[in-house]
Amino acid sequence: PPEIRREDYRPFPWLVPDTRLDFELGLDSTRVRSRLTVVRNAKADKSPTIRLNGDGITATRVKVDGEPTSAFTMDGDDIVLTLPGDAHEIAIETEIDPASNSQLMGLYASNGMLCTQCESEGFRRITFFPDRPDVLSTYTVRMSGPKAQFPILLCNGNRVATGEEGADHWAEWHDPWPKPSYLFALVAGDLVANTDSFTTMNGRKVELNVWVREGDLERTQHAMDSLKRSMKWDEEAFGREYDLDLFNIVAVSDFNMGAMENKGLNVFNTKYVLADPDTATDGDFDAVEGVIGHEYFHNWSGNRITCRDWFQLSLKEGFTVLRDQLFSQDMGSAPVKRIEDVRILRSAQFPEDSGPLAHPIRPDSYREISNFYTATVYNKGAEVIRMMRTMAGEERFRQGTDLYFDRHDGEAATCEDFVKSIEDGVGLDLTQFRLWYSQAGTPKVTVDLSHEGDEAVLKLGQTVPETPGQPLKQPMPIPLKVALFDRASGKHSGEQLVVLDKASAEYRFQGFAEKPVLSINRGFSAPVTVERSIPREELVFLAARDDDPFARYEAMQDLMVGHLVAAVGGTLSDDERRGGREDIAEAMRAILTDAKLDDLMRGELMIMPSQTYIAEQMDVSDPGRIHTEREALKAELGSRLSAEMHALYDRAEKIPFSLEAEAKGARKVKTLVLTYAAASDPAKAAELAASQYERADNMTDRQGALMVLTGLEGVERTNKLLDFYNRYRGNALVVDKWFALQASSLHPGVVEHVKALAEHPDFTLRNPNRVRSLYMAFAANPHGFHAPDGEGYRMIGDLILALDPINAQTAARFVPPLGRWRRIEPGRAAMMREQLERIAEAPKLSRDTFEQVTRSLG
Ligand code: HT7
Ligand code: ZN
Repeated sequence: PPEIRREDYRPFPWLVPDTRLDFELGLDSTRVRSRLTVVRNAKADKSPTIRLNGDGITATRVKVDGEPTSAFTMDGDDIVLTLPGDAHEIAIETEIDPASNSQLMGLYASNGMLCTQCESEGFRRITFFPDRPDVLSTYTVRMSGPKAQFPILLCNGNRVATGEEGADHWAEWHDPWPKPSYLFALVAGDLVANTDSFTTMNGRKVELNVWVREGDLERTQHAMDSLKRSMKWDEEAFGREYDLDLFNIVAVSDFNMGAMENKGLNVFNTKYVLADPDTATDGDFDAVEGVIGHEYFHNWSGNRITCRDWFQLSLKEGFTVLRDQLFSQDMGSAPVKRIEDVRILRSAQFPEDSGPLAHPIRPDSYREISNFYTATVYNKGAEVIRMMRTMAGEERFRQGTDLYFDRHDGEAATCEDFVKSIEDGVGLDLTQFRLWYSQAGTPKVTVDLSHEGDEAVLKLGQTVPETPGQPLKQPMPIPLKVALFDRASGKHSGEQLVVLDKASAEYRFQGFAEKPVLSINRGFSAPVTVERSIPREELVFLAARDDDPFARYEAMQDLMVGHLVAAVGGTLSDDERRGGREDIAEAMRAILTDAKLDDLMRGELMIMPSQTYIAEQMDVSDPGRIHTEREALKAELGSRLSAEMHALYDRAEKIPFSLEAEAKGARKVKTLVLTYAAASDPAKAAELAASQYERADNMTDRQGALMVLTGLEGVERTNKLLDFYNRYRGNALVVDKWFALQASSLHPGVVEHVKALAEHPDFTLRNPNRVRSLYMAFAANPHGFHAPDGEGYRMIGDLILALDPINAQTAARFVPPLGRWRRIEPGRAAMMREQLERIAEAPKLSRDTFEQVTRSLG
């Protein structure tokens, strides 16, 4: 497959002001008739032809200006038509088979209904069209089909007419807002709605619907409430008002990603719509709110202003992730949300940035754009914009975003347009900052604090590591929030922002009779790794006293990471090991007993660094050793702090169920206590977990208890897994949890368990949620995936080969875990590479998997 390069972008030679589509809907056969008005684009090079993209479809009829024509050629799957004049009407007819569409791109059948997924290049699987985001068109769509089978017919915009013809019925929809083809959507099926309304800041009433299968209606209220909160928040935080009289959300159970922001008709994975306390955890509730917000916010950051080309993906995704993060911060605990977001960045994006698939947030080339819906484009993209906000200050940043929305409304824009708007709106020089868009790799910041007279001298240095295709890097502006703590009083005299924009720099702070304790990168103000040699007692000090919650969390993490990295490296004497564990235990004890902490935050501080994050600190790591050391530390903390942990458990257990922060925090710390107990006293933990499971009146407690039991041996494991399955059999989202819990468990038999689960009657490769619940959970479980005999790698290799012909996008997402081979000890690395080579040799590999495998081997 050819490489597509950002620098080759050219405007499309034709405009398509008007698009009319007529769908005769059927599960096995849908006829699509399109009529496109095309006029020459005065801002592009003149061309005698127009290219209409297609993918696996054939045209049964082609007309130009009402006359059948043969003045076209096929170039691959695309139609290239010769057009003599400056304005024409093109009509094309295609026939497609949604039921056989297992890729879930274009028009497909899910659970007896029809739905679409067009981003990024799915529209071309429906009809021939200039399927690129810079071609904006106004759509009018007629849909017809059997009323009994598809009682509900939905499309973008407003429904303008309906009618019936015998057993069939039809609806005509018109979307007044010009949009790119990737935002087109259609849904037809037997659905019911939770209906409500929202009155916008200018007094316009908007009808809101959350459409689901009949039995799911009672689990839609949280989604509806989240939608209304999102609409209000976007008005208040960004001045953005909704722009249609109708907003529809539809939940589908077969979906490649989380959700899709189609104009006025968001299509969602059921996982991010359905939630009630019996079937969804607190984490699920938060995720529903976050994803509903994310898709809604796209209406401005993505739909009203879209992307010029797919290299600009972070323009809409990075900005929208930032917007959804800020929304969730405002809806719940801001510090806890910030810590969660940093944890996601570190576990998903940092490994990407330090591996063979590293790319800048605005990539320079791709073969398959679906492979670039990455944590780098999304999450690092959000961090880059967050840094601009930090440097500008909240109020001035808002002036920048206001200018961006004003200046580019109705356009297909670039990342450069965004940065320029912020620069002009805020009055900041972002010339050097633009490097964040073009350079890949996580910068490393070195820190040295010394003390001379009454001055503290902070020396900072930065390096941006080499990444594929980018051997040399330039220093970037890195905004670091710092505070210097006086040891005696435990206070600091104010937080400061230093922007490190050179390879090294020195900052002097006066008025310190004694050397202060440095707190740096507070709030995680920059997405960098900080390398500092800081005495353990200073980390203990910060873990107990830092007034910045993120910095407090970070000190606790550093304390544990530092100890574990040294332990894994075999450089610790017995005394050092004992001393390290004592310090960690003392810091943890302070956290367990700090009456001023709320339990949501206490839970964050109790979480041990993940195995992936520990591995990320080493050039080459041995997953087996990390697992052993991490479990040993967990066991030691569990036994040393048993009294404090059980006191915490007993207190938390008394708090009755609600969705309030206090009760959520209580549930969080209870399950964390169980995980420590499982390592230190498995028999006691099994007893406690079984009792928590039995008494649970909500999914958070039940799943937490079952998670712990699944990692242990014993009869309660079997009993409770069986009970859980029988209780929820038939509820796909909860059965997904049942698969995922077993695949992510610490049980020694996890590999065999996953093999057996792949043969379970409820397992299928045709449903992405089910595939992810078993295999993504397994690939993210170092204990199983890195099994010493390589069986974990073989299973993922087999999965990729089996899934690729069915759902290439989902298959390709399993390649990156194998692509980490260079950072793993040589024995395992050879076996990981072997799997990649086996996949690469397979005949007829999809473009998606081929690209990921070749980059991973390269
Ligand atoms: N913008 C949406 C991306 C998306 C997608 C991309 C490729 C294949 C399937 C997909 N489904 C949704 C989701 C979002 O970021 O909001
Ligand atoms: Zn998005």
